[in-house]
Amino acid sequence: MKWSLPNNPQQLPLVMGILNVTPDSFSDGGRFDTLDATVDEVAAMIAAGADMIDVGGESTRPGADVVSLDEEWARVVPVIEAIRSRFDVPVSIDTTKPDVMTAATDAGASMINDVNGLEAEGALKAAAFARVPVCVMHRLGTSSNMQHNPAYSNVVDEVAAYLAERVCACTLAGIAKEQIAIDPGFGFGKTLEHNLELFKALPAFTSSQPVLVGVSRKSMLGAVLGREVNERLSGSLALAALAAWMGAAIVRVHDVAQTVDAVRITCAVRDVAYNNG
Ligand code: PT1
Repeated sequence: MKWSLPNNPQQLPLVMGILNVTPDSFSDGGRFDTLDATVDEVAAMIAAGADMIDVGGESTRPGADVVSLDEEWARVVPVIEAIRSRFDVPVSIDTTKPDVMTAATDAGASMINDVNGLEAEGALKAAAFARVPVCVMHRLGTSSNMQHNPAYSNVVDEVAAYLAERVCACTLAGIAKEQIAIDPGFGFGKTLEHNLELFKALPAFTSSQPVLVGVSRKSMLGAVLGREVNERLSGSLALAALAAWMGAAIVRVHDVAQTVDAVRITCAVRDVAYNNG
């Protein structure tokens, strides 16, 4: 599927539904044991208004297990093929591995979402060769060590400089600038204060490139609200609304139906526009 990133900051943000195909995912515990159940979940997200589906075979939450290339491949490729054969929805592949990027885009994925900023050996090349939009995210450290005392002298400046450098690396590798989304990487090697400062600074990011915001059910909500992962819907919606207000191009969420309403009413006020469907 030929698919492009939105480039109009007055547009509604796209709602990206999260599909974890991992046995150890942080908030749904890897419920999708069979391909049929996975397909049903995707159908439900599409019915709820998802604009795209983010398929991930390696959990990147703090402390998650590392997954081998073969294992990740075996998890995501059949799922992408099953989605693409049944639905006309763009799929993004959440991976840091160049071989998975290639296999996933060959199987029909329309976007590459890399929490490692396409830094792995061969990743830029694989992404450029696939000729699909990309999302490059900032993280400090790896899933296993990123929450051990993350430190910055100025978190907003450092994350912005890193993302600008990765956008430059992507364009040098042959990826069109309009096809590069950036992501500050909420919860990836950041304290609560770092996450809040970055969120407040979103307008500075959205003015340079399309921005993807992923905060759904994350521990920054738990830290402020004192709520467990399954009690973070209201907080997640408040942040999705703020991200929409500040011009995010994509919000990556678990709760698609509720988020669609939250971003639509927020953007109706922002743009003083009424559009029933
Ligand atoms: C994200 C993201 C992602 N998050 C992009 N891809 C995850 N582009 C996976 C916690 O603090 O934000 N942007 N892919 C999930 N990762 C986490 C990180 C989950 C932190 C939970 C936490 O609870």
